[in-house]
Amino acid sequence: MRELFSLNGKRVWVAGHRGMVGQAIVRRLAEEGCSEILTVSRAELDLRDRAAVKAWLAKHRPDVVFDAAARVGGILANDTYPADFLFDNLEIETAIIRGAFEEGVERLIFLGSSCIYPKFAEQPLREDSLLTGPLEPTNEWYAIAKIAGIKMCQALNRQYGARYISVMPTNLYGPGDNFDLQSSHVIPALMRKAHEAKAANADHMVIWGSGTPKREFMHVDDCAAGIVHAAKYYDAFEHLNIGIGEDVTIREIAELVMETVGFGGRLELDTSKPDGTPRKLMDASRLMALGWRPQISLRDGLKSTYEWFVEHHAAVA
Ligand code: GFB
Repeated sequence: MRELFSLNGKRVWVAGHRGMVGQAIVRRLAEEGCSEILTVSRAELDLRDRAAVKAWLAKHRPDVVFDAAARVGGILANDTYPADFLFDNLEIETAIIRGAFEEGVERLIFLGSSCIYPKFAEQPLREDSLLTGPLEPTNEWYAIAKIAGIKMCQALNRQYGARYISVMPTNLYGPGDNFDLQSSHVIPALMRKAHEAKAANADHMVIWGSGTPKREFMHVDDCAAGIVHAAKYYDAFEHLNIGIGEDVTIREIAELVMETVGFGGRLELDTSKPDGTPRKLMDASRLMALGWRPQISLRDGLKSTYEWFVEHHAAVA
């Protein structure tokens, strides 16, 4: 397949390089022959500050930007802090996408999430189901901000002929994830709960909701490989799904995590917590048609993520 954009010899800024996805993109880009991979710490640059971001871009002059910077979190964090999720993400996107364009960045890859799709959209979720129905209420604030980011890129492409693309990963997990029980996504939460239940010789662990929602889980290194692939081979107006095309129920993932951790107790449901959207399985056929395939099975990915968690437990828990 012919490369539409080469990363070889390019100066690349990974915005959000401390997050799980940003870290994985930095690891993946090490294999791409970029001339330099730029990162900047939160202490040095507030990514919500449009003037500061523009000045930083003017000084460091990247050719390419991977925009993996966002305020992210699991279902409870999204539901509890709607204003932070909406404003922070809109500010970050505006500063980075508009700043990049004004400072002559040739190529930008904007990252979103599968929660941009309507709650009851037909499954698997095709790219063209965007904006065809109401969103899932627990995360509509984040979703609206991410939809705005897609539209910012499309508007620049339409009005000025930019080549800015948007990629929408499914639910992710892996090394570098957030393991805080209040703000994390489901896999790191369950891993920590199973680990602590095992250590305490408990007879059960609690999962939120009914256990029946379905989610598609992709290892972050597969995601980063898919995103870098898209940067090189995808140039269409519409955003691109990044997924694997398979999902499991929350009960099934809980059982797999318990098996990975070696905890044999019971599962108890806390139905005071929300289920969120019933299902969000990505149609990843466009990405697959570009010649990309996932490499990491859920079982292997959980195993290596748990090893990472155990090694870094003191630091992250
Ligand atoms: O991963 P998660 O927080 O995010 O939750 P979403 C997925 C499902 O797992 C929900 C259930 O049905 C939860 O109720 N669950 C069970 C748990 N036990 C737990 C637990 O201990 N912790 C957590 N966190 N969940 C988020 C969105 O949605 O996912 C974001 O809010 C974004 O906007 C992100 O799209 C990928 O898949 O529901």
